[in-house]
Amino acid sequence: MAVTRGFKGRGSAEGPARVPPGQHLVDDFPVLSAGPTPRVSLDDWSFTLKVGPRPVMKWSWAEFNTLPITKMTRDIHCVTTWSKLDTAWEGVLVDDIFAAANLPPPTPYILAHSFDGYSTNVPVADLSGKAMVAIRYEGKPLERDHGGPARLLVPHLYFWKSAKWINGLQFTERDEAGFWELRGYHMYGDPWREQRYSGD
Ligand SMILES: Nc1nc2c(c(=O)[nH]1)N[C@H]1C(S)=C(S)[C@@H](COP(=O)(O)O)O[C@H]1N2
Ligand SMILES: [Mo]
Repeated sequence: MAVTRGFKGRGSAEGPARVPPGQHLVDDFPVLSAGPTPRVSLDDWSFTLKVGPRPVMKWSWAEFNTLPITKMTRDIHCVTTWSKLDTAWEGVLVDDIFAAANLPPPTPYILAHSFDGYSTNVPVADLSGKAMVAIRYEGKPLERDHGGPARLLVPHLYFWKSAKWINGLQFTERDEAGFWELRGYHMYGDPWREQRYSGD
């Protein structure tokens, strides 16, 4: 039997490809931030769910940690061309956040907001059943440089959609551009269709 250990290339008899076009694998975990890493103490941390301008639910760190915790192991893909396989996360599924707030999604669009002023847009359909607010990585509390205390994880879209230092989700009437989307990045960001920039 042929030795195929370590084969990570195009699709094969083993199954579909795991590395999207234009991406290469890394073993380390690069840090990419638009600005300095904010220091958010657990006492100051909060997470707010909004419908347009209206806050509908707010959790402290202690309250947020009473929500159900789910484990997710996924491949991640950064628009700067690195991909990383089998990253292991724990956190609260976005669906469980909506359920805890007793809020069926009132619009199809979300803007995620962060403590550093960052934001990014993701359709609700790409959060339901697919995304979480992660608080642990590889069994340990999420490091500050990687978005700790908590970050969004939307593994099937380019990693800029996974907002670090997240402090809330906001339902919007329309698909509103966030930080990078206002600066020329794609509104959706599917790595398998190489949707890196707005014209892609
Ligand atoms: N709040 C916030 N979230 C952010 C960013 C940022 O600058 N601020 N950078 C984004 C980009 S461009 C990428 S590629 C990933 C990088 O995450 P990492 O530093 O954990 O690799 O975070 C995304 N989330
Ligand atoms: Mo990025």
